[in-house]
Amino acid sequence: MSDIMAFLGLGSNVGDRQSYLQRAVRALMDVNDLRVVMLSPVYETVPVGYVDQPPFLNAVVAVQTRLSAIRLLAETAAIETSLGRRRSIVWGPRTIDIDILLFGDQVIATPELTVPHPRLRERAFVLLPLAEIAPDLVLPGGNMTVRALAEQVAGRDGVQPFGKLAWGCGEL
Ligand code: X6L
Ligand code: MG
Ligand code: MG
Repeated sequence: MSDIMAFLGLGSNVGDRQSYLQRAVRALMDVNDLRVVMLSPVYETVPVGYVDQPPFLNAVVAVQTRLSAIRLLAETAAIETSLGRRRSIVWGPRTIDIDILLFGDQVIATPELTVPHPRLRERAFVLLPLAEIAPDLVLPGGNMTVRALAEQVAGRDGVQPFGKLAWGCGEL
């Protein structure tokens, strides 16, 4: 009770991308006061923003947590660091990126954290995996479902099904 459902965007475009996504999921499962409840399929996606970099794998994970948004951000940042994230080029290649896309229906606008994620509404690499696990969700302040938003961007941004993430340690 009083747990909040949050959606996290995962991205990787360096090294064994699928392995980095999988290790991020496992690390999230090890966070106290947080439960991983849904895993989207994995998509391979053309880079957006800074385009001269390798293709990404992207996925979305739903978690239930009683952490605050800022504590959750500290946890995801620690996982990024533990998986070798280096911040050299802004929007550049990364072993793992973990973004807080949504935190319940909260709207957060602080120097540290902006939720909903600023680029969520138009990014196919986020909307398509999100629509797989939360199609009927309506974003805070919005009026369209994630399914409808995903339909608008489907096929536009070079996003294609790639594979699945595993739940069990035996599969890692
Ligand atoms: C104008 C200005 C147009 C900025 C686009 C878009 C900036 C996206 C940053 C932009 C702009 C981003 C991923 C990615 C990045 C990812 C794929 C970002 C941050 N992360 N491309 N590009 N997947 N496919 O996870 O999202 S850099
Ligand atoms: Mg990020
Ligand atoms: Mg990102």
